[in-house]
Amino acid sequence: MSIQDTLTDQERLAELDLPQLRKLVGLVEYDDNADPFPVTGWDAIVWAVGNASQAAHYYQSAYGMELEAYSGPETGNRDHHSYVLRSGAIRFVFNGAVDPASPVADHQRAHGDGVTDIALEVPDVDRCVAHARAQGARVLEEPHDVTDEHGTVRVAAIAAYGDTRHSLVDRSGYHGPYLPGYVARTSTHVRRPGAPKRVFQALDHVVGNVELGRMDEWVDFYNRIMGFTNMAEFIGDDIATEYSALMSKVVANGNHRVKFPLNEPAPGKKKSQIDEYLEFYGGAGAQHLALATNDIIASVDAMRAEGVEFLDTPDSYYEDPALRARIGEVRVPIEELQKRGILVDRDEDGYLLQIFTKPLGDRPTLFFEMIERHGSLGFGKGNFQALFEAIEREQERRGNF
Ligand code: TYF
Ligand code: FE
Repeated sequence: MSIQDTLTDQERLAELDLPQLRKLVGLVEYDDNADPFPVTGWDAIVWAVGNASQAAHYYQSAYGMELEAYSGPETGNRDHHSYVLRSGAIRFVFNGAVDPASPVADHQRAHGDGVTDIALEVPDVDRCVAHARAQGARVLEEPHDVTDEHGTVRVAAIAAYGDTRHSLVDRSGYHGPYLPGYVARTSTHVRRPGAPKRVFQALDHVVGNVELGRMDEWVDFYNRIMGFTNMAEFIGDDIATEYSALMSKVVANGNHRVKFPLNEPAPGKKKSQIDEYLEFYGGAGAQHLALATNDIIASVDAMRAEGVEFLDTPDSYYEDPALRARIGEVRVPIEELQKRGILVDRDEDGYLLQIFTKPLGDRPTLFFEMIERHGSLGFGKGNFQALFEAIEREQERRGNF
């Protein structure tokens, strides 16, 4: 069977179908026969945080996620607590150290709350690792089986930018909660009346920030080692020197479920937002996760009601006649977007709605984007100027400019 016709295990669990997924995250048809490193989709985003027990609560209340599995001291894991939360087709795993000598504590000390692992679902772990090794990848974990009474998961891991890794996971032979060693656990959290069933349905893209001059190295890593191809959207020298203070290219796996924009700082202006990230994260790492929603208005309202803060968008953005003419009709009156600070972009394929949160944690590093796609396969290029100006206002407030 060809990969573009296959739902991931998680999409099946979330009762999403392919037409919905195509619209949500912009899937494309492709021939996986020639793919040296076939990737089906996301497996999980794994975080190291200062307090996983409280993070689990926050992501249930503010992001509407549902608890589905747990491991910790009570289940024999004396090293750290681990909470597995789901929203639609994507799961986040929040790890927080119990043992002061835990590697989770080391990661958190070095980087603050951050993403340790962008885990991918692959149909053949061994084939991927063989190709990656032949191309010079650093293999952090050799392919091996993890087994319990629910079956077997085959897993390996390769190094990505900074301290980030990609676990490669084949869970087709496994039917238990998350991974062997975990127990099923459900939410006790009661959803606010009127809140949407899900604040987001899937993960659209994960952006990596890398050091000055190293973007092309990482684009090459994803091209050569993981068989990803470049997408059309990029920010080059020309745009960078004008206002963005960053350069960016986007790589994607064959079916485009997995999309990785990669940023590097561009010298010129005052302190680049990418430099600010690199300084506070302590090197390269995941910068933002774009969460796909089919109703960004309901999502933003639900998140705001729980105290999530978004970047502001000035009224002048909505009053610009050039923007009005370019975006044309969208599914709601512009005033509904303006009230909430939601941005719009249109290209030859359609349009998208997007909005960005302020940084999630104590350091000015990671944040989320909410994205509602209507045909556009882009990343909001038309909004870069307005967005980067909003980010710079925040940098200034923080005194990092
Ligand atoms: O993923 C993207 O490319 C868009 C735009 O620091 C963007 O969300 C790019 C860089 C950045 C913030 C947003
Ligand atoms: Fe983005």
